Amino acid sequence: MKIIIINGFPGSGKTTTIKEMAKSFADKGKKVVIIFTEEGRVSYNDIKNTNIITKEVLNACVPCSLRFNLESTLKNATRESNPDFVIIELLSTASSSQIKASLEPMNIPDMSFAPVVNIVDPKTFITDISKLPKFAIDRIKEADIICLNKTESAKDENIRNVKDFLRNANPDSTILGISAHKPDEEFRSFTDQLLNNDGRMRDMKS
Ligand SMILES: Nc1nc2c(ncn2[C@@H]2O[C@H](COP(=O)(O)OP(=O)(O)OP(=O)(O)O)[C@@H](O)[C@H]2O)c(=O)[nH]1
Ligand SMILES: [Mg+2]
Repeated sequence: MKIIIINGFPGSGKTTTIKEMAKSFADKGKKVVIIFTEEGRVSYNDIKNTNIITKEVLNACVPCSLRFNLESTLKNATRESNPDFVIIELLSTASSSQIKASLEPMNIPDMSFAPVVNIVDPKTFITDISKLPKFAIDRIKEADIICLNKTESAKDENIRNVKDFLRNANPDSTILGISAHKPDEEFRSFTDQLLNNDGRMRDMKS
């Protein structure tokens, strides 16, 4: 069972990306559990695929109850449906490294972690470090893959500027450009990297 943690600012496209990702895994016959911590703009309740199950974690804005409730949700989901993948949509304020550290010792058989993903909307991302909240920088620094989403409708110059900023903030990350609305080769390469890699991917810079 592989755990995929997805972080990112509100509205960056986490849910839309996760739905596409889950569909592509489910089409390959894999069982997927999606755990989300807050119902956002796009909802999960229109998913009809029997290989995909969704679970909400309550009280997710309090760090210790998020960790506790996430652990029990994960334990129950594993027991009930023995999934191949668990995808977790986190609030942007929640630290993926802390979540990872609290899930790691759970002793769930065959549990592994995919690279941690942060989704960025290049059209709204602020590239002025003095105006970004500290937690946003922390989230960027703890990501293994940073995905610029909505690239089908962003300007090339805008994408370049945001990429440069992110590369500077986290030189070890893999930075990709995707569109969750129009998933193409880039999107497939993104999901393949999640399928085929564990942890950090320092040797696969884009
Ligand atoms: N143009 C464009 N819009 C997108 C894309 N992906 C998502 N969106 C839109 O961006 C908005 C937010 O998408 P969500 O998937 O809800 O983003 P989120 O990060 O889960 O948002 P919250 O859960 O509310 O924090 C929605 O209106 C989506 O339709 C994309 O690839 N291109
Ligand atoms: Mg969402």
